[in-house]
Parts: sequence; C-alpha cells; structure tokens
Amino acid sequence: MRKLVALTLFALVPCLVARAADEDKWVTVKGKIVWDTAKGAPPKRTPQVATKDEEVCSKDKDFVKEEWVVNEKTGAIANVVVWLAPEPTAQQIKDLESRKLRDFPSFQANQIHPTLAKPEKQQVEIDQPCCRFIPHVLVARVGQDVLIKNSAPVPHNAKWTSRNNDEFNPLIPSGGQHLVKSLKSEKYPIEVGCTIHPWMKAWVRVFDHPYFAVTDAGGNFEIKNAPVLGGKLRLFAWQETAGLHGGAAGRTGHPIAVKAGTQDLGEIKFEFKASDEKK
Ligand SMILES: [Cu+2]
Repeated sequence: MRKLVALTLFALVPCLVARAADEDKWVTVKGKIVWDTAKGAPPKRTPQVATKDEEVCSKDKDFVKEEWVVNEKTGAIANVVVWLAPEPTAQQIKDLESRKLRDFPSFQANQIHPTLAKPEKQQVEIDQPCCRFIPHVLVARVGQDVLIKNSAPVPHNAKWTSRNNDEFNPLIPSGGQHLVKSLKSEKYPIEVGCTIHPWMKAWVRVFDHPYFAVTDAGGNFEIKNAPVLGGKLRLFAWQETAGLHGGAAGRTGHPIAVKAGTQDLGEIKFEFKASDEKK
C-alpha cells in the first residue's frame, strides 16, 4: 500500500510542477478608463432626436447620443476598445515609426493561452430593437460571424463600411437578419450605420487574437490569460470620437509591465488631442 501511495505521488508531482510553470506564463490585465477631469468636464449625454419612426424610438429608455458615454460623477468611459500586443523589437519600433512596418506586431499562435485558441462562440450579434444598434461597440475575432438582427417593428438597414470585410447595405425588414460570415482581421474600425435612421451608428473591431475588451458602464475592462512574454506588453485603447488613447502616438500603444497573475493597471486617464476628435 505504501508503495502504491509513493508511486501515485511520484506520478502526480510532474503534473503539479508542469502546471505551476505554466501558470507563470499568463496574466490577466485589468483597469478602468476614465475622463481626465483636470482637462475639463466630460461631455454630457444629450437626448437623441428621432426624425422618423418616433413612436418606435421613444420605447427605448436609453435613447441618448452615443458618441461619448461618460459617467458624469465618476468620469468612467464606456465603449472604449482596449487590446494588447506583444512588445515589439527595437527594429520593429523603428520601422513602425518610419512606417516601413505598417501593422503592429501581433501575438503568435503559440503565445495564445490554450483555452483561448478558438473563439468562445462562432457567432456574435448586433440587434436593432428600437432605433439604435445594440451593442453600440462590438469586438470580434477573426473567423467569427456577425449576425445583424432587426427585432424592431419597422425596417432598418446595416450600411457596413470596412477595408477587409466588404461594403454592403442590406435592407433588414422587421424580424429579419443579415449574416456577415467569417470576419477577417481589421486594423481600423468597421462602421455600421442605418440610412433609414441616419443617427444610428455601431462600430465593430476585429482582432487576430483574443486579447481585447470593451469597457463597461464603469469604465472597466479585463483581458484574461494574456502571455507574460518578457514582462512587457503594449496596451491600446480606442474611443470612437477621440480615436486612439494618446492621439497619433497611440498607434504604437502604451508599454505596460506585467507579471504572472492579475495586473491591475488602475485608473487610466484617457488622453486625446482636440484635433483628433471627430465631431
Ligand atoms: Cu434604422
């Protein structure tokens, strides 16, 4: 019996060691994107005005402009897309600055946590239950499909403008839907509008890795199981009106130091240059 216990323990030890070593490789990065109140009060949310189908739009309790969603008390900014990238080499940074290298380096397949090798689900959705797109900002992974639904009693359309994922504008009748199959990687956001209700807008960003998030109403984001690599990663943040956090310099992201476990970056004051703001 003693021999059996010893054998069992002997067999278990390598597994424990292997797991511990593996846990050293991954980090959950979280933080909170906030308005920099020192630079002025955050934009107020003003009611949206329906110029068509008013009776449908008025059923929406949250029918307000969506260009900025900032909590006036806490400064928390919702709908900010946050993502990670590996730290580039010195040469890659030079080439990015001179624009010889156009795309920021991304994660290799072997740098992705095994549980995140494939997207969690094949399909992500956008609905138009009243007179806006929900969600307003959607993030997706290469290979996923986007189902654009219309659960409103009136027709909508989905004017989709992208670089790598086509352009189209299908009419979507009440109860109808339009499927966008197998997304390709996009460096820039995809813009979705409805020409019947010109104020309607949604944004889709597509990533070739799983390390992205959208801030919630509290400005919070959490990106799970990113590779620690050499303890350095780059953080990017994008807001639809302001563009990239840090303005044009934000194209190369913001270096962050990470170690295995959970890395809480705390409050990040979202910076943008007034000239970057798209009205
Ligand atoms: Cu519409």
